[in-house]
Amino acid sequence: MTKDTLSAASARHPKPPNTTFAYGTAGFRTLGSLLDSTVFRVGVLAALRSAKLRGKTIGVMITASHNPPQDNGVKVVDPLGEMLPQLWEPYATQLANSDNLEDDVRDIVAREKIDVAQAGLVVVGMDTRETSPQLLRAAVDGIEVFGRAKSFGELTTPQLHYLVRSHNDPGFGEPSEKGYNKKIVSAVEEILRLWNVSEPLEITVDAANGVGAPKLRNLSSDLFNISVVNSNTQDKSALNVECGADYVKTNQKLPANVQPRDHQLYSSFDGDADRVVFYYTDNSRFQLLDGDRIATLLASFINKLLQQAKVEAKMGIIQTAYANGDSTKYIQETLQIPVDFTPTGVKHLHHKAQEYDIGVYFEANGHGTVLFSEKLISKLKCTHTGLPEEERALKTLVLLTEVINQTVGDSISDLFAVLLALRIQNKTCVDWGKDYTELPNKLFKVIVKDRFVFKTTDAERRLVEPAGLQAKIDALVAAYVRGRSFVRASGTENAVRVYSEAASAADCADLGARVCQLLE
Ligand code: 16G
Ligand code: ZN
Repeated sequence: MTKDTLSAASARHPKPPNTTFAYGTAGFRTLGSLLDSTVFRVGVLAALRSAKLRGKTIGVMITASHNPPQDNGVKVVDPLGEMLPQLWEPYATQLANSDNLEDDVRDIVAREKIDVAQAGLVVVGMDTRETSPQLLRAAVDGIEVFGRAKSFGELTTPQLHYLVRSHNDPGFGEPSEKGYNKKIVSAVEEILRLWNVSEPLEITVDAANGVGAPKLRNLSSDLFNISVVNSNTQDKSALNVECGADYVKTNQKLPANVQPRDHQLYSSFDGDADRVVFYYTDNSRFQLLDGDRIATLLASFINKLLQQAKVEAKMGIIQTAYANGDSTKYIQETLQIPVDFTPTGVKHLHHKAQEYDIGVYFEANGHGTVLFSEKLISKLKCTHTGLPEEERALKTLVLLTEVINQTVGDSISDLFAVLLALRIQNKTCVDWGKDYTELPNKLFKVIVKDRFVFKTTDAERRLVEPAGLQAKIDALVAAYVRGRSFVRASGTENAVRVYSEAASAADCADLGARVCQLLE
């Protein structure tokens, strides 16, 4: 171990007093001003992870997604673009809180039998926050203790995932931002040509004043026309404020600076462009098209293509407890596709989706993607029938696997996948909104003394602790027609979240408020 370097470098990144850090659903996330030492240590850990995997490229992303401008965060990305395995999360927490970094690093090296000399490349990206450049330097400092760092500057989170994957798996695409753009744009253009679409795809995107704005502008083609609003990344206080996917989904209303024309499709990204939601107005009434709707649209589109291609594949849709009850009913009864539930957080959904030939996973908040198994992709590529309609469906499916980011939810990819699904099926946004009606639903945030006492089971749909609380929730829920409510501790904020839905908006609000009262 290069002991001197570690201690010398670490001395440049002192740990703030009286702060504890925990690697949660989204990595570390807190005020950006508190994160310098943590990001440095994550850099050290990322290089150790690379060494453990004998020099594979690892990723570090600096972002706090949809959180307010003063926050920041950091997470580690594994070689194929997956999240850091859960087994390693405690190491991240151990290093972030360590008062004796050298001993703790030595402990991890011994436990994992790591040869630090094998540390390879760690690629780093950041969002547009004020604290990001300084944190990026801290990450690089940490990485260079054992490994090599390559900084890509501002990136969307999914672009960083793409870069990690393409460094390890050249067949995935060129390992550059240009390579990412080229992969998506050429697949979109080819699909449009296959279907003789000449009118460009059009949409207005609210980029949350985040990194999605400049990245969308880098994509150009005669075949689409994307206008971007809320694209001010210079004003650091504007990020996610009254705009962006989280704002639109949580408040169920339009973001600032979108003056919609009725029956036109709009969309919102979040601050690091890994979530997307859509919406339109009908007689000025706001209609949200959230992650549940994206899942059903893409799953039914892909199903249709599979039928046209005469290819059999096992498809499943993965949801979380936040999925609207009517979306689940529509998937099971109308689309007749199996549904699985997992706890919140991409790692859980992603993992489950890998059990299918085609796993469609979306959280209601707009975070998700579609995974195609390698086996299915080879089958699609090898099947040739000579029949034009079948050939076209086969090619479209293969190209869709290139449009849709196979590593993680991606606003840009998902945006194109949705626009293609609508255009090719000749479906308007209003048709999409009418696929099924939605049960009224509401999300509440309750600040409690200790959120860690709330322990759940059954994909977070039921509480096991505090003892007795679930029985009280059940008793309340039973009084409402199609009532459903659950309570879970947030993994990203110091709060507990309460979700309620019921047949009427009044009942939904009432049920939610009563469940909140149980927590006081
Ligand atoms: C993180 C998760 C997101 C989840 C959210 C829940 C990833 C990459 N992101 O942002 O999927 O919806 O946390 O937040 O897994 P909460 O625990 O505060 O409700
Ligand atoms: Zn995000």
